[in-house]
Amino acid sequence: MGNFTFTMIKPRAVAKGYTGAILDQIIKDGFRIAAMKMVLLSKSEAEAFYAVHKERPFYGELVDFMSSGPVVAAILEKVNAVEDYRRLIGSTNPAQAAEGTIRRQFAESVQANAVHGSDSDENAAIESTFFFPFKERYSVDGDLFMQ
Ligand code: FUP
Repeated sequence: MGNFTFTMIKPRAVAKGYTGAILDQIIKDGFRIAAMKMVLLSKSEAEAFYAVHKERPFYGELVDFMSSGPVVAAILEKVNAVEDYRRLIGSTNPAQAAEGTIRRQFAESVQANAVHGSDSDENAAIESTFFFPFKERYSVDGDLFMQ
């Protein structure tokens, strides 16, 4: 059980002005922001981030979408962060996401589903490193600096 996870607020949610409301919900749920930036991914950066989905039929569209506008990337710190954050964001498909979850409130579709959340401690470390050098991480717990 790790103490941090990685998230992105996706381009449609940023463009619609939901960044503040989503961050507010994240913080009220007990997560601490250990790193954060707004960044426009190039197509090749989006391809690299989603490389695990390369063989999936939606890969090309997903890469185009994720590089269509800026995302807000962040490392979130909390005990049991990966599991707790997956619960807070809800199902991949917003139509199936539970009431009160971030995707239920702010997502448009399976593709434009408002936020990304790491699915394991290992991926949280890989995804955090994709965006943040260690000097951009500010943890109350030394773990973030040891990955
Ligand atoms: P999640 O871990 O909840 O983000 O969901 P997945 O790992 O199943 O999907 C990864 C990304 O692919 C999600 F951001 C949504 C996107 N996706 C599509 O665009 N179309 C699909 O049919 C399935 C997933």
